[in-house]
Amino acid sequence: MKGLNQMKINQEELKKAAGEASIKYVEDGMKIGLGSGSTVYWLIQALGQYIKDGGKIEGIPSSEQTQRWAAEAGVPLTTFSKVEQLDVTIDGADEVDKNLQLIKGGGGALFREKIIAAAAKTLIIIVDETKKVKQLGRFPLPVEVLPFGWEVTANRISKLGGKPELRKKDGDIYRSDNGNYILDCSFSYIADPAILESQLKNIVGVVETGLFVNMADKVIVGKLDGLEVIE
Ligand code: ABF
Repeated sequence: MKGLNQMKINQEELKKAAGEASIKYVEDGMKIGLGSGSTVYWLIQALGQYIKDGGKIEGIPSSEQTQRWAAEAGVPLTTFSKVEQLDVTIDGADEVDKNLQLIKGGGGALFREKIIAAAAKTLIIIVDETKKVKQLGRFPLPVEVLPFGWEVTANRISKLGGKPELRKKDGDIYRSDNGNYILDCSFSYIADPAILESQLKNIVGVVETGLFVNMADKVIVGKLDGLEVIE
């Protein structure tokens, strides 16, 4: 048990290291897309310190949780009604492969995360080393779907080889911040993320997928032997 606890502590330390390291890419005046997840929590703490030290940035949060963390940390927030393009979005991920293709959405915020990622000049991903994989797919791919007819949508995804599971939370059906359902689809091995992404997006009822293909510009990896930057 001690070993598992130690592993958990190490993983959190690695997330913290990656999150704090990403502040290096933040400059005064920047509009920053804020992703979600526990690694992003450490970015937000670092941004709070950046503001305390006199820095000037504004952020757009990708989830209600991120918005709460940013408010607590004193990070000024803005919206897309005032900002057309973000300078950089910094976000976590569930899996990253050697081509910087990502699986995201374990936290359920994939749709808004993809919107803020697409709205930024640069997308920086911050992860601990457990997220690095040779091939995407071991982590069940989150797919956001409209609740209406979700069973039919799930059947169509099954035909692509995924085993969709309707995400539950505390015994109830999980709803994204957008009010949609999430299907966690076990593909186990995704040979071509770009092809699967387009196949999924062609299914009526699929709102967005957790495949972030050709979007990441840089990945900062917190590792036991130090930081690795992949680009
Ligand atoms: C978020 O970061 C999600 O897309 C992804 O599920 C999560 C990873 O969580 P954590 O940083 O807590 O490991 O962007």
